[in-house]
Amino acid sequence: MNNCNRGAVPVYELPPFQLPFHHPFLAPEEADELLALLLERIPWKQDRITLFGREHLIPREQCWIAEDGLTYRYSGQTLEPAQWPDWLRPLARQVGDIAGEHFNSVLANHYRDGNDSMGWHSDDEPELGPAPVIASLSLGGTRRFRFRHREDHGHTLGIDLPHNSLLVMPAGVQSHWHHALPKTRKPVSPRINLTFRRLVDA
Ligand SMILES: [Mn+2]
Repeated sequence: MNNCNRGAVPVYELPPFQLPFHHPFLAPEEADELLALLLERIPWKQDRITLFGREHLIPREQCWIAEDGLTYRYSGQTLEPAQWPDWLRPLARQVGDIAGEHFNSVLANHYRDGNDSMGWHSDDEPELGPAPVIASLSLGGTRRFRFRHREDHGHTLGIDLPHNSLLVMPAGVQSHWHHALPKTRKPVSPRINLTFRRLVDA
């Protein structure tokens, strides 16, 4: 990680992009409270996806939160949105101010233990527009997030995402890089990841 200017937000270099990394992002009590609220109040579901014509349970729980009518399609699933909880709206605004984007939706993922994971993909659904800014807030157990260049698979970057951290993926990252959250054998606490997005084509 580079932190060239004193007082500046550290960034991860993911050529030709720089990914701002805010840690800690929230006040400690606020982050702990948010984690507890999310675990308790989000209608988590282990959905099914279709890969090569076969149905699988996803290896995590998820919830798509957006304004009415904003459905989201990926890997053969269509996610109907859950309502924005009032207590989550100020957070979306706060994250949006930092990332310089007006977020109108969030994909929440719950990685219950080291067996839960996310495979290689990029957030490049047409609904997100050609160059989405995506902000990823991590709460709970630290997991290693990996990037892999879309053409040069030898070019990778691993980032440990601890509790109460915000990683911003600026415009363009999704079309150059894939990302994944691999399984781990290390004992790890449950982790919740909120990825704030803007659906443009709604
Ligand atoms: Mn993603």
